[in-house]
Amino acid sequence: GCYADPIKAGIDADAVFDGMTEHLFFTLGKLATSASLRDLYMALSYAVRDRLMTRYLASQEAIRAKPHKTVAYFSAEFLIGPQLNNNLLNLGIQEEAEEAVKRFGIESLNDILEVEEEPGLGNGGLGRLAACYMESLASLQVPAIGYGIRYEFGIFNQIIRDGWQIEVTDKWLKGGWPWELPQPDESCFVGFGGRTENYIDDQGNYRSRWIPSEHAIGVPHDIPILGYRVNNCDRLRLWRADATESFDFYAFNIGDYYGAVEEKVASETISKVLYPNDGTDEGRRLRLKQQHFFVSCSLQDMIRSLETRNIPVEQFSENWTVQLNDTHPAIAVAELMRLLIDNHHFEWDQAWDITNRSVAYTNHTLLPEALEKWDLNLFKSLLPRHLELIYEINKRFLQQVRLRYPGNDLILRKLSIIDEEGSKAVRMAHLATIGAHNVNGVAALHSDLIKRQLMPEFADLWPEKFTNVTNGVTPRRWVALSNPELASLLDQEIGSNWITNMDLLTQLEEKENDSNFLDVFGATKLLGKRKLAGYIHRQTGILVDPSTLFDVQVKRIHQYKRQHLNALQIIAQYLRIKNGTAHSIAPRTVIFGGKAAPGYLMAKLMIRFINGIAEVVNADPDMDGKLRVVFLPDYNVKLGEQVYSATDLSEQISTAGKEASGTGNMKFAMNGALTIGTLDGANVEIRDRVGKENFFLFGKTESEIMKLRKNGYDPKQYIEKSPELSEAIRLIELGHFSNGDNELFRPLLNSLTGYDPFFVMADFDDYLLAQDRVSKAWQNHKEWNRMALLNTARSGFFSSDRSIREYCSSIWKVNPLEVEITC
Ligand code: 26Y
Repeated sequence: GCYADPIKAGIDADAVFDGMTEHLFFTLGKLATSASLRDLYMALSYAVRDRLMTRYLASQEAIRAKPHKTVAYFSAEFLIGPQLNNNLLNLGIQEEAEEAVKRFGIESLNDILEVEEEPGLGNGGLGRLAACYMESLASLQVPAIGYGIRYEFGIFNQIIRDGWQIEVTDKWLKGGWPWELPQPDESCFVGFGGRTENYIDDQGNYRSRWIPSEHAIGVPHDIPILGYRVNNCDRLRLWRADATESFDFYAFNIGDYYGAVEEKVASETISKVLYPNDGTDEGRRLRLKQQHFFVSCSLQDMIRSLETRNIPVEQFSENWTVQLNDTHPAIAVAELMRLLIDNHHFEWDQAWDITNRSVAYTNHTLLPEALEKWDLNLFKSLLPRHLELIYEINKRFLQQVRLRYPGNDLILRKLSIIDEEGSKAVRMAHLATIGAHNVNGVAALHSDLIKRQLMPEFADLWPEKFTNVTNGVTPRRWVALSNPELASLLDQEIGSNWITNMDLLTQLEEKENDSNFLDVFGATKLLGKRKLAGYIHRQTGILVDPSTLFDVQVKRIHQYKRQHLNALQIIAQYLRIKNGTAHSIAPRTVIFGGKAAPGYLMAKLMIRFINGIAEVVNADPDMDGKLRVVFLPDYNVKLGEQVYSATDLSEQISTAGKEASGTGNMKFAMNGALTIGTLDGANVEIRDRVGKENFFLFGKTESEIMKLRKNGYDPKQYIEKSPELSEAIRLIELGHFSNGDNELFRPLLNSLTGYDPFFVMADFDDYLLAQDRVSKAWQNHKEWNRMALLNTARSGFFSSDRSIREYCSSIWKVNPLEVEITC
């Protein structure tokens, strides 16, 4: 069907210009003559959004017309990044938009793109993965809806003052955000607290129900997600928490105005802020509230959508497949059971069958501190009915376990949803694993470790439930948008189909000995580096030379990611230069970016440490032309787009066994950076594919690390054996990187020389040797470019299109649904 005036939907430059003019006047109340860059950004965004609407509505109509299984991707985080350029690209109107904005006297579309503020509704990898997957789902024409939370404040903005991280509230909505469509008429009610009761219904059936003591309303805010050059436009539905009217009304009547307002504030607090801790589970009550809030709204929404289409709720699992992005939405298992049993009066077995058939769970971490556990009393006070259902799920499950392992009480304790060691708690990973028909890890090594280390008893019970889907990233954002120079080179050489079929990149292998081509390939990289050098100068005042090796580590700051290993290596290089023993080291610009969780003191100290080193190195004339250190503040999606295309060396140096997958590693490789890395997460698969001669490997393997730990690891032994490491540590102790303050980095030094929980000392020497191989390789630019080219050529596997195809065929059993528009 055709739902819009073709003039509004027109996509040539004239139509875009007219659309902008109209929105400037009618939507923004501005005259073109007085419009600011921001006004023009808003006008163009509205004009582009108009052009998504036909596709968006046609996509919804296609499902309404003919039932088709739809993916519901449940995630507490969606780190979608800037929207304008992505929509221009996927619509195919970047050039038309460029021409239209020029008619307003703007020099370049980039000036407008730069104004866009990104919604930071995620911490890092997990949230960004959800965004890549939504884009690939739409591009592969798979009907899908992403369900999450519309946080009023996303991940904090980071500023660096005196070398320390300062957190600033992220007010992404302040100037109005043009990409969302509020749909208050589709709001949902959610309960919290209160009690449960049993009753006999009108037909004489014995039933249970929940009488919550509090309510909130979820108001959906929808963001269209257009696929690349297709009509399919999926939807990201984020819930905002509002207060319910009835409470205010009651309180007003008894004269308690302040009470009423407090209640309203409490409800609206639910979607106020994203928890900024990536990896450490602080077990906060409000976070459990957030989780139940968005999960309940989403499941109600899905059931209602069946009802409005006259599809019986019995057919839930034929029409929906729910993917849980980690355990954050795992309450879905209990909530779906509750909705089916209490509200729709299903029998237990049928409800369980529907739940189990619909739900699948992705695990993103093995770190014990990141595995969600809720204190039983807290859980009971917030979700009493869910706890009853969880007890029943657990009882039936443990009965099954007893039959399988008669007389084995140990295994019952290990598998139970309820953790009985110490104070009792609900283990969300167990709830998710029992409720789901599939559990997957995010890289081959990680999925293997889930089976061998994290949940061996579950894997033994249900071997076929555990699978792997290696992560991927979307080439639309991470090549075409962020590296236009490389994209047009690829278009020229192999045609433009690579963007939806990254396997075609292997054709580049034919060019590996084509000297002219390698020069051109190297020149595109240099362009990216020049742009980044400009940005670095504007942001930090540091002048960096684009001809030096750009050595980059961007990711959340975490001990297991070992930014301090990189920092120590910089000190060693600094000492070599100082001592005149730096014979063949490559001139380098080492760049860091990333946020630390506000309560993670060691990570914040690591930022201070890097900045302390940067201050000393950058001020020392002996380092000129040899070494520069930069900490880029406020790393986010937008900055990532500038960084990946400008990198020569990608630092992926986590302790083996700790990084589930990594996805930055994939973005770097696609853009022709070489990796220095450990055998961890997806690094293993990257190395297998790009070739071990095109990857700088170092460090202990996961099993070597395990052995070390078992046999009593002593970091001091490694320090004693390594003169360069000892000297680096001595310099830090002397306060060389802290203006003589020899206490500042004490906690970091104590950790490294005492327990060294992430084996930094054990891997240091091998890391330094690998960095020497990097330096040596950099001397021969042709050879470096050849290796870089092979990284791009062989990284097609890491497209999220491949990941999504795997999810579709092996877990979700969904097919594409081509959306046609006839007008
Ligand atoms: C429990 C809560 C505080 C929490 C919040 C956020 C726990 C974890 C997280 C975020 C985890 C995360 O981002 N994990 C990363 O997921 C990526 C996508 O699969 C992986 O590539 C990466 O290795 C993993 O650390």
